[in-house]
Amino acid sequence: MSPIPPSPNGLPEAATVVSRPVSRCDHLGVHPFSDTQDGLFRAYLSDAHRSTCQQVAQWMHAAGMTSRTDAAGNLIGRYEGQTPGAPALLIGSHLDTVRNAGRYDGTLGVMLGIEVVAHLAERGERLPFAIEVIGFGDEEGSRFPASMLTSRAVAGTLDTLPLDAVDASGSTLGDVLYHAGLDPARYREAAYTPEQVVAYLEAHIEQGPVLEAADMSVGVVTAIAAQYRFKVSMVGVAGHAGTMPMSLRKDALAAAAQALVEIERIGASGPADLVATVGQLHVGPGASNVVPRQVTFSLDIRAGTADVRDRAATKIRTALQDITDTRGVALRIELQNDLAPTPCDPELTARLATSVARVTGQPAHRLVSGAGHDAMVMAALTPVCMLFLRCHKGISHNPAEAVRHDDAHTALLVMLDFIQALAATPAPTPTEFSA
Ligand code: HGY
Ligand code: MN
Ligand code: MN
Repeated sequence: MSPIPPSPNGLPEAATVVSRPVSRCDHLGVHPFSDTQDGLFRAYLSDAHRSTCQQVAQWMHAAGMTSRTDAAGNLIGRYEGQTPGAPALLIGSHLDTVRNAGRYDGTLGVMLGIEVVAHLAERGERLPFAIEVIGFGDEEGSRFPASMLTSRAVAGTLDTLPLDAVDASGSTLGDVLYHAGLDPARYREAAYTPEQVVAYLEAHIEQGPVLEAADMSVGVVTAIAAQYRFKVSMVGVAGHAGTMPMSLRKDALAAAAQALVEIERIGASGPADLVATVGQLHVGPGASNVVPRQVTFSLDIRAGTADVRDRAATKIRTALQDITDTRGVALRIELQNDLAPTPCDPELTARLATSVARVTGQPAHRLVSGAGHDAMVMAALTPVCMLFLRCHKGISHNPAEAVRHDDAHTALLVMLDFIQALAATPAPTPTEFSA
């Protein structure tokens, strides 16, 4: 393996431990596993995504797995159980990233899944169930505005495939699938049946400050917050910057600016778990001497419960309507993603907490995830649980994202303990879990 680029942050490490999953994330953190020469951006079905899947498939094979690419472009490694074709424990996370990403969001969960299997294979251990490690291709929605596309395909909950969705280069999802050799008509063949699956486990960096503040290396997720993603459009009238009087303007950008401040005020006025974010904004026609005609921006609203999320969304919608009515600007709000709050399975979560206590000697820290994860989609297919790893200052979606090697090693030990305990009791069928 070529020399691994140093971790971007040179964290004070417990020198005794080098976590191969962390080192592999560092290896994947640069071109050709990134679509950008500097920093990390790995887009669904891009060249970097393809190179990454080739490299990760090699690591899956070295760990004793077979690998395949499913109809949605997910990379899936399988480690057979004691009987070929047995239902599988799915261990997954995503390989795509946001723009200017950190190296561990998503990818670390896939690397830890491979490491679990490598440890079992080294010992020649076979379990009453198979293990499948899934590297989801599109969780972030960073190429096309439809996040969790590929876990929805696996969970069988993808009602429409947005083939006309367009990426930054103007390519449609349909074009990109075609060039990747994927047939849109067969996309849904990626779906599993509940009978094929024992449960779903996802390890992921916390992307928040809670575990670091509690000085805990790992934590157990009790639930994942509800999430809305909207696309907001405001259309006014373009005008000459020099001749159009201020009183006669229908300035779309001024309307959007007022809207953003109001969105922030409403987000900040709710309970602590309510958040509202505008991450993308595009202005047209975009000339310095033209009064802006149209603005489109993203709107991301989340909360621990659907009720808090929905009430905030209603307040924001009303505020935006008032602003645009007053300014004579047209408003359009399109819902792009509606993710319900997802409780993790209590039985699995209790088992995971027991494993944390056994490995760390401390009671497991339980927390809600404000970040979305493929686990919230996979809950429609099978019981899910999530293990969080402490990350440096809670930083994520940022090149300064960092995780400690010793924490990743602790997470590996917890996952192995959890899996062996799951194997020690008769692998319960999904109906037993969901009872
Ligand atoms: O947006 C999220 O919460 C996740 O990073 N996709
Ligand atoms: Mn992310
Ligand atoms: Mn993630």
